[in-house]
Formats: sequence, structure tokens, C-alpha cells
Amino acid sequence: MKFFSFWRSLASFRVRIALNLKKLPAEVVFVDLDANAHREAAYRDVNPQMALPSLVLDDGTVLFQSLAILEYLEETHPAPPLLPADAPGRARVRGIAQIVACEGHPLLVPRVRRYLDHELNLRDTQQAAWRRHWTTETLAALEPILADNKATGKFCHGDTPTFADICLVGHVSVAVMQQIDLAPYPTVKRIFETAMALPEFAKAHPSMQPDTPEAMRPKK
Ligand SMILES: N[C@@H](CCC(=O)N[C@@H](CS)C(=O)NCC(=O)O)C(=O)O
Repeated sequence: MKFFSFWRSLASFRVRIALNLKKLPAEVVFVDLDANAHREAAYRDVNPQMALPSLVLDDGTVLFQSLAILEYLEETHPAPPLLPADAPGRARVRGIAQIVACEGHPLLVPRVRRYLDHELNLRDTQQAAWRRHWTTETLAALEPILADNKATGKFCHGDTPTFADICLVGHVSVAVMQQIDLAPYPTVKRIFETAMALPEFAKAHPSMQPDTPEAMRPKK
């Protein structure tokens, strides 16, 4: 498989975690979003949406959209399971994952930020306020869903990681980058720390990728 990825891409982060948990090797092709490489013909031919990630199977089939890729990996490589065995559990996990991937994250992606900047001419402080607002809204939605449900365990659903944790860690990583205080979201924070203690999550983190700029790597 060929995996088109960028270090900072949260949607790529999700697929990296799933590939690690399921121990699936993939050749990684780095696409530099900051250099607009995703808008060049070479990548547009792979994914006309010009968004990361994409996963190209050995027969040339192109998969796109991180949640669809996670579903594909789950169906084709069921161990370890990243969805619960019961239908209500699967709906809860997918619901939590979608709060992040379908509600929070789309408001923060480069093409939205570019529009705020170039078309709406918002000042840096206004753009930062936009990002902070939607990041916080998502944290505020996740906390009671996780805190007030007995299905929540060490992870978002039970004691093993699922799609929900895979999505949650990316969102919390963004909140940390924005220096948002996590104290009002103790369950989210606890699950983030539990998940990031696993090597499969830790080595998928944006700061740990081969294309991560030196300045964004953990200080030695
Ligand atoms: N919903 C998509 C998000 C895809 C997406 O917007 N990816 C970002 C990086 S995380 C991207 O490539 N953005 C390019 C742009 O906005 O121009 C998914 O989950 O795969």
C-alpha cells in the first residue's frame, strides 16, 4: 500500500494510528501541504479533492477520507478490533469519531483557513479566535458524552482503543498546540494521556514523522 500523508495532517494522523495498531506496512509518500503540493497535478491525479490522506492499494484502488479508510482497514484486517462487537457500541464509537472528524476538524483545515485569510481578510487574531472557538466547542461536546456514560472505560469506549480514541487524540493535540486549558475536560484529557502512552499512538503523532520540521519535534 502507498500512504499519502503530511506530518501535521490530523486526518493522516488517524490513519497512521490504525496502520500501527493493525501492524500494516505502507510506503509513505509525503505531500507538503505548506508548499501546496496537494494542489499539484501529481497529487490531484491521486485524489481530486486535493486533501490528505489517501491510501492506494496494491491493485491501484485509491481510498480517500480518513474515516472511510479506517472502516476499510477494520473490514479487511479485523485484528485488533477498533470497533465494538455490538451495534449500539459501534454507533457510539462512530458518533464520537464523527464529532471530531465531521464537525470540529473540517472548520480548521487549510482550505478553510485560506478562505478566512485571503477572501474574508480576517486578521490573525480573528483567525486564531475562529480556531480556538471550534476547537473548544468540540472539547465541550466530547467531555459530557465521555464523562456521563458507563461505556467509557480507560478509553472512549471500554478498555481498548477504537476509532473514537483515534479521532480524539488528534483533536486534543490541536488544543494543546493552541494552548487551550484542558482542565474543564478531565475525561478527554485522561483518555488522551492513556492513548498517547501507547507506542502505536505516540509514534503516529505529528511531531514524530520523518517530514516533521526540526522546530516542531520534541525538545531533547
Ligand atoms: N474529512 C477528511 C479531511 C481531509 C482534509 O481536509 N485533510 C487536510 C489535512 S488534515 C488537507 O489535506 N487539507 C488540504 C486543504 O485544506 O487544502 C478526512 O477525514 O480525510
